[in-house]
Amino acid sequence: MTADQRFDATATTTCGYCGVGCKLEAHSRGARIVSISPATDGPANKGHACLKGRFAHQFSHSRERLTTPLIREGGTLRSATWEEAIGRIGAEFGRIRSDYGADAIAGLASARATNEECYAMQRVFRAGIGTHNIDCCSRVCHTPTSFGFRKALGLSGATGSFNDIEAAEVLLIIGANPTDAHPVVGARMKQAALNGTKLITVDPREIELADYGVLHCGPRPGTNVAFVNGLAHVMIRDRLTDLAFIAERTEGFDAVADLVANYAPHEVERITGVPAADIERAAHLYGEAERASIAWGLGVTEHRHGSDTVRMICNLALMTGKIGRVGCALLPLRGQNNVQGSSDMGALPDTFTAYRSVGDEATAQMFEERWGVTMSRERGLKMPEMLDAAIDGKVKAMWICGYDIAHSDPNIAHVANALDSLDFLVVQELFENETTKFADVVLPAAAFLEKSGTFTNAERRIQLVTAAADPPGAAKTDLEIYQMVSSAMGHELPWETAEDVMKEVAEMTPEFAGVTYERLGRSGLQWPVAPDGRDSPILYTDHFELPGGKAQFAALPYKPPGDEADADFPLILVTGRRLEHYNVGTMTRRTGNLELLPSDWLELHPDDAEANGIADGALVEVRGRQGSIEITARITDRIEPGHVFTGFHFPEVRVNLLVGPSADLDTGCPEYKVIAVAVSSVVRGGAKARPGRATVAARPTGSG
Ligand SMILES: Nc1nc2c(c(=O)[nH]1)N[C@H]1C(S)=C(S)[C@@H](COP(=O)(O)OP(=O)(O)OC[C@H]3O[C@@H](n4cnc5c(=O)[nH]c(N)nc54)[C@H](O)[C@@H]3O)O[C@H]1N2
Ligand SMILES: Nc1nc2c(c(=O)[nH]1)N[C@H]1C(S)=C(S)[C@@H](COP(=O)(O)OP(=O)(O)OC[C@H]3O[C@@H](n4cnc5c(=O)[nH]c(N)nc54)[C@H](O)[C@@H]3O)O[C@H]1N2
Ligand code: SF4
Ligand SMILES: [Mo]
Repeated sequence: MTADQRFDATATTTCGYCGVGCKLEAHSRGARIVSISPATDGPANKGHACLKGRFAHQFSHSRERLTTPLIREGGTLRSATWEEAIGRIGAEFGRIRSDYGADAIAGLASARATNEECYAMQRVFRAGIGTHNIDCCSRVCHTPTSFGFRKALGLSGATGSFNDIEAAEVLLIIGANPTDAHPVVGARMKQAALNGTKLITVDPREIELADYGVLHCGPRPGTNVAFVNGLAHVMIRDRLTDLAFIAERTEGFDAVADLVANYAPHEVERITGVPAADIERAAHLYGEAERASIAWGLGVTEHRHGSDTVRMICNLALMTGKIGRVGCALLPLRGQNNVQGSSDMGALPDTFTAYRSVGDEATAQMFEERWGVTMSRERGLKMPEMLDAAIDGKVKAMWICGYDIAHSDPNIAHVANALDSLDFLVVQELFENETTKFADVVLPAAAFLEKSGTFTNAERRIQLVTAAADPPGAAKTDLEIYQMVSSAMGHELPWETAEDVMKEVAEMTPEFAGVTYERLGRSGLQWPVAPDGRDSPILYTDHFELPGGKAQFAALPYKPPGDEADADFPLILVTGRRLEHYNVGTMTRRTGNLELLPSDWLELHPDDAEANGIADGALVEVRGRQGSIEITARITDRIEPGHVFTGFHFPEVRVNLLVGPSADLDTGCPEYKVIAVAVSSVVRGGAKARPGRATVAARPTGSG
């Protein structure tokens, strides 16, 4: 049988896993996906795809998919009809709104859902329920990037495109592990290196790309600001700066020059552990190149001073004039398929579409007229504030869509406490997960292969998503569900299709003015999109989107991370990603990828293993200030001594019990990357110990 005979239809769509946004051909027979192949003309993937996009689709017809609404009755969830479930939600939200006010209800939108769905959900909250209490998981991911970019340059998106990877002579990669987390971009970086691009990797682990680079720097977690200021010191000292660019297009350079005078390489070596000579070399490689780009990930953002690091990274590009032209991009590797888009669409407590403040009178009035409502000019609650308010009894109900906070948020004992405190919780999901355990109503949602709309990738590219299969059972798209709930709350959403939603977004948002599905076609468009359809692969070619058109330098000193190793907790745990699994793993653990990677492990340097008497493959207890977990240890010299690393894709490991309340000071993004722990072998009276047990400290040291 040839491949062609195994399917009877093909839909071109966009991958629903990571922010690379690979274009895929999804082949189906009847209502079911049988195989997926990469589209040869995908602008981000150019004919490639990774093992998630290409093979991890069996979850879509897993027998464990949610196929009917569920309602909790006598402690257990039972099947219900849509009428019953929506009726219950309308009644409970209505009661809570009239008893406590609309601000007693809070929502989390899914960065896995489409732009149209995220726009719809923020409209339901703002116009249907009457509160700005809406957030999304950008909060725990790249909000520091968004914050830093808006302050320094104006817009909340990568300044260039993935094509700048090949166009750059030098590529500096800080706190990102692209071959695991953005594999197709990782492959493009490898290929570029083989063709002569010089890679510099900066990561406490020797990531795979380090093998292809000219220089690897292994800073202590949480010391990025010092490292980047050290690079700036050398560039200014050795006159690698572009004085004309600084004078014409920027403000605030002198303060930076004064500040980084204190960051001589030997001083930075003391803070970061990176040899002074390597700091000199990295600065010269980047500074002397005609074209150089910087890519970063959560090793920059998920820190107490994540926003500061983003601003200092912007400084490097500004002082050398490496921005606004080919090969000179600032490329934050946004994580989920649509985390860029969920934020662009206003699924945030303080902004409408395109990051316009809810306090901006003209914008607010425009939306009020369109939606026929009046709205507060005060921002709503951010996700961590929602949880605190639930515990304080101020938030009574939540509606959580495609975001498993009881698994993926920090300090999950605190999350559980918050969810337990609610009067009413709605969870909209593909599967039962850690969060549905707390739900009063569970709504079954369609997955990306079963719906149409758009996603926006990490290079601001809006791309079409096209249904290739039917949702299972009575599951509905998130958009259909938002329409039903909104109408139960007395606010009709006036759309027939996802395309109608995008028309409203385009009419209400200058950056999306020229976006139409027809123009998106097979290649998508990178916002801002002018009314005539011209898009923007490169931003800031002649001005910055700030008053006066000038970029803003920031002079921010290094400050230590929120947690530090001490005698009781001598090692620093860093958490991050594995290639085979995706975030909370609800999808990838229901595919062949589970056989490739059936469980997680703790990476440990040989020196630390010896000091703690730990053998390779031993079951260990990892104890932190918040609680403890058990996991298998693997010894590797690819991690800096003093540090241990694990993923977070298996709920039974419960690694986020260990994550404390420390977060980025500007945005509340949790410090998932610096957790002081002690590691010891588990000896349990001869009996073979089982991994994956977790306990919570009797007295947690704080709340989120
Ligand atoms: N396979 C797979 N792909 C994914 C995901 C997944 O779960 N699985 N998730 C998606 C999501 S939501 C996201 S946001 C992206 C994340 O993509 P990445 O940001 O690349 O992922 P992480 O592995 O969390 O962290 C990146 C690196 O930061 C390093 N690091 C930690 N602390 C520091 C520090 O202080 N300084 C420096 N310089 N480096 C540090 C870690 O060692 C790690 O190698 O991946 C997306 N893609
Ligand atoms: N320890 C540690 N924890 C972390 C991180 C870390 O580095 N370390 N990283 C953080 C980061 S960057 C992120 S982004 C978060 C991610 O954490 P989450 O957002 O919780 O994880 P996901 O697996 O992306 O997806 C959440 C849920 O969405 C559901 N889903 C998928 N598609 C759809 C859809 O179309 N509609 C609906 N309604 N549901 C859908 C999935 O079944 C899944 O249960 O984790 C954070 N947690
Ligand atoms: S690189 Fe990302 S977008 Fe591309 S196929 Fe893999 S998971 Fe999907
Ligand atoms: Mo993320």
